[in-house]
Amino acid sequence: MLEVTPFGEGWVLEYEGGGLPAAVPGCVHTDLLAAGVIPDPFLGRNETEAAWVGRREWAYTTGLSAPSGHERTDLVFDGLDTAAEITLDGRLLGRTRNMHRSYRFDVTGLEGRLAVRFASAYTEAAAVRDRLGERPAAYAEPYQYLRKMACSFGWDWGPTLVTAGIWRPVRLEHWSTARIARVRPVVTARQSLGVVELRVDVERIRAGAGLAVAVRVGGQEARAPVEGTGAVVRVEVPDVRLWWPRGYGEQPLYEVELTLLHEDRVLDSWRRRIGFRTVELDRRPDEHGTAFTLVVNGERLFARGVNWIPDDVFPSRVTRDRYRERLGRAAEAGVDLVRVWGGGLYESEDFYDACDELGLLVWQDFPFACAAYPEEQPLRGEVEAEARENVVRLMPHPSLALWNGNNENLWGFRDWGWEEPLGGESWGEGYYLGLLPRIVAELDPARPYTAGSPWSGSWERHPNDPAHGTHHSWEVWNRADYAEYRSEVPRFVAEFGWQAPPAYATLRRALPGEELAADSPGMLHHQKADDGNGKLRRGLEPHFAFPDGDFDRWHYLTQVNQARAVAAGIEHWRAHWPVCAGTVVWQLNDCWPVTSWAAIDGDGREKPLWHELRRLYADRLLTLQVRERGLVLAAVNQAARAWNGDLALRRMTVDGVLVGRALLPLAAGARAVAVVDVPRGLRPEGPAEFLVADADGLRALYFPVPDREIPYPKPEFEVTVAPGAVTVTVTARTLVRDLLLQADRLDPAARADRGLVTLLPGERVTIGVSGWETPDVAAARAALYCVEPAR
Ligand code: BMA
Repeated sequence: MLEVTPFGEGWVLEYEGGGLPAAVPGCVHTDLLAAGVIPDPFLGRNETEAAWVGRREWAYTTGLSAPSGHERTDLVFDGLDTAAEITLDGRLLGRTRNMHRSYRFDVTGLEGRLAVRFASAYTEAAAVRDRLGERPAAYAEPYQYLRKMACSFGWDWGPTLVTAGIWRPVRLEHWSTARIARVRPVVTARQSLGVVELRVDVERIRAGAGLAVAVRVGGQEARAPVEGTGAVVRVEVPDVRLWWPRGYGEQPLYEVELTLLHEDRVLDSWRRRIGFRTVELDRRPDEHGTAFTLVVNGERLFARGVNWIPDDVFPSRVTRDRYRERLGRAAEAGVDLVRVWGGGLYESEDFYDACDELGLLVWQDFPFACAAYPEEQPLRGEVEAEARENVVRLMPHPSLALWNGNNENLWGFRDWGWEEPLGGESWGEGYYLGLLPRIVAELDPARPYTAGSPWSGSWERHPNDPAHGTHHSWEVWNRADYAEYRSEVPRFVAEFGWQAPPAYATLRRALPGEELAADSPGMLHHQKADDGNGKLRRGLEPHFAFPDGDFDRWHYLTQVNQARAVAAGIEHWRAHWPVCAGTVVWQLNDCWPVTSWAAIDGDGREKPLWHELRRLYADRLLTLQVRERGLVLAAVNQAARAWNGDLALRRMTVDGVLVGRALLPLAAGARAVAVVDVPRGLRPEGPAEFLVADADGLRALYFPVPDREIPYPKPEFEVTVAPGAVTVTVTARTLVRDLLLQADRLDPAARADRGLVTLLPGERVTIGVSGWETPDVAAARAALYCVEPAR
């Protein structure tokens, strides 16, 4: 039987003629940090001081001695970042140049000093660029010339910390006769009949008969002989329970156990969990353009999505628990689809395991983003090898629903002035429209592929045409007020978002000693977007008087504005289901403490946007919208059961006077949207009036003018704090708009279970607070923010 010896201990990072203890898996930065050679690059402006690390060569060494009773010993690296030379006592074992692949070296009978020597990623990229010619990109870093996580070179939310190292586990595998090299399970379901077809490749030491594979799944067994180096074995499992995305059903997972046998002796085994389901992508033309609707088990879905970026700029630090925690928070927010963005990674098994369990559909980008990528060697072969390996690695996961060729490169070619500088040189089109779809069709035929995001399906249309396929809505954040989201109904919004600073405690930790201001040096350093602060300001000013010189107000209001902006988009687009079939918020998470579009900040704290997503992505959503026909209420019902209830409308003034009211029936069918006209007499008029819609514990508000024009009363409320399972109760005496308890100001470990809440006079909210050891009413009061009347 194949034996595995983990090989992560005893590594040394060569440094200044000596050695530092090295963590494997890990990277140079984290080793230098642990040894006290560099300061924490996430704090203050230390990033700049660590820039030299990415510009140098580095070597990891250890002793290799691997005697075994087996015929073969392989040294297996699950991931090397990136351009490396591996030697044993000075003898070359191999060279690598792709972070997204694993590598296997035959070291049978060898021993000696093993060294993994990394070139600087800059040097490797420059060599390739010099050979293949310069190509345009969205950032002035050479990330398209080597197969490495692009955002390692910095992004508009990420630091430039160019890593090197043994970033995934290493092990020795000892085996005799044969081993399982690759297993490709194609899983489908026809009604309740589950079918798994496994294509198995074996590596064998010699030819001969007697090798077979046996499979067990769901109580069924099957067996097939190995012919040459391959076997195909098919299992039918009757009465399977289908795997569903969360909110649609359960996530039953079936254990598949495949063994490689030689005359009934087990040589090797392969175990994975699969789920039975079908997934299709409806891209048919219709009267609105071209659809982009995911269909799982025959059910058409509005995808409630978020974009995922690497959770740490040092990805080797992201543990199974951390993935689980972060994705668990996505699920808690009502998310049912996570898009793994192309400037990042093919994530580890832990990521997809968590998605399988949580019922999160995964849309996986191939790692290409925002640049023209050369298609010549050595890149072409790397791309093919990495795609083949990762398609096979990830295809067992039922959560994986869609492969996508790239992020914004088809759009970039058409719109970002690339064509001229390229002058006919390759730029990646051959990958996205040729190589990658061929690989997916060959290896993973049961899963849909889309060439890019955004992509309209054909060069005859603009790649970002909202009426066709996927759309990225960035004009709004970059140049317009968020109300502009309402001017379009794209078929699928794969990216849109709004920035806000992270939680106060996150900033306090990341910028020690700094007097915080919107434009203090550390704040600006932790804001990577082009004119980011300018856009925050221009996005805020139409709504609120800009709080010059008042950091706490700026911090609160920019967070409110982020939540409001994303709400404007999602409410509008969900209300246009089934024309629009998904929103994927840019972005769920961060890779360090930074002002960004994220809902969860770099220290894992939720911004008000995260809480708002729970409302926006719930099965039932109530929203008031201005349409051509007038003010309407849309009741979005994504549940399997019809929503029948009473809708209470109240026209009020901000001083609490009831101007008019009505009770209307509400009837939204299963997975459907009901639109109700607001009766003329209930439409709020003038800056002092607003409309409240209540149904089944849900509420929508409509204010006809921006906050800065609303004559809000001075907010008054009472606060009480109950110890034990700590709660903060706020009782409003006046209208209190967008009340927020910033729990992290009470204690960096504290979390509140509610985000922004608007109270009418006399209403009360109770907020649960965990992790607050010393509850006290004055502190709670000081940590409560709400919209104040304009001065
Ligand atoms: C799109 C994304 C990212 C970027 C985001 C915000 O371009 O694909 O590249 O971080 O917008 O600007």
